[in-house]
Amino acid sequence: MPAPAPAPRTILLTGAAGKVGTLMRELLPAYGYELRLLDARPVPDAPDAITADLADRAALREAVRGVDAVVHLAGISGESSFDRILRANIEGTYNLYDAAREEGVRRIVFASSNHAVGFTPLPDTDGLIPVGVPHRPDTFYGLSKCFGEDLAQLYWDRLGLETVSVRIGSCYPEPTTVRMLSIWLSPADCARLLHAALSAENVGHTVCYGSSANTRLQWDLSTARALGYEPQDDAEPYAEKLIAEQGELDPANPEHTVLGGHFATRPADWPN
Ligand code: NAI
Ligand code: 15L
Repeated sequence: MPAPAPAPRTILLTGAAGKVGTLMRELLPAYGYELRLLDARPVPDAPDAITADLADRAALREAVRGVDAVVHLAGISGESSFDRILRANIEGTYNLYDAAREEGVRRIVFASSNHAVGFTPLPDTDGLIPVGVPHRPDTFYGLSKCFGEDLAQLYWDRLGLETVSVRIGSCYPEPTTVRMLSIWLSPADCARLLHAALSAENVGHTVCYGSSANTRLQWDLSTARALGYEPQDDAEPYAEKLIAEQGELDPANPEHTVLGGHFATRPADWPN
């Protein structure tokens, strides 16, 4: 059982009907949070959830009113057309930040992605990718996460609105590919990391990678650990089965040489 936060705090969880949102709805209340839910589509079994699009600025302003922090998961979670990404992820994230500014919200935890730096080469055997590598988005989707991180930096530097941008690896109940053996974030560790991001003091704008303590880790988790995150899970127990089915990563395959994997080499909807 996780140690509860000092006092229940009200958190707006956007994207509550999505995959990660559904998992976090179950896990975050154990840390003492009261969740206010928002999504463009109805959230199952949550009659009080706010059904609103990130384009609806009035609804966003009402949704953030009185909350202590926002966990911002809503948006398109893979590659799409630039127009769709622009509306949901770029303008939508701006609308959320500006509603938070107007209502005096102090902190946002932003679901960034490994695809903000997806063209970063994977390191040699024992190296780790630092958080400070330059943005190298692998898709319009990854580009929108670069925008979100930069927007967060702007709102911290100019306005003092704090953000933890978590470059999530793959948050699923279990890893399903060999690539995920290094970047898997178990749902329980995701809740631990979000709790750390919500409760650490003086985060300014902190960027961290988001994964479990995987044996095959290829990025530096120290920024996340500095927030108080102590991952408990490791994808390694799934390795034997996944490698038997899919084989080891092949350094001759371009998809296996960069952090973003197939997003970098064959993104859906990418113009040729
Ligand atoms: P998902 O696609 O399952 O859920 C996203 C939710 O956002 C959906 O319920 C959708 O209805 C909602 N949404 C989309 N556009 C919206 C809009 N304009 N207004 C309001 N709501 C809108 O995605 P998932 O997997 O739950 O990911 C959550 C967040 O975490 C996303 O921002 C994604 O980019 C990020 N992320 C997820 C990873 C993962 O492994 N699941 C990895 C890296 C980042
Ligand atoms: C992401 O950013 C996606 O939202 C998620 O669905 C996964 O595909 C993940 O990256 C990944 O790289 O595995």
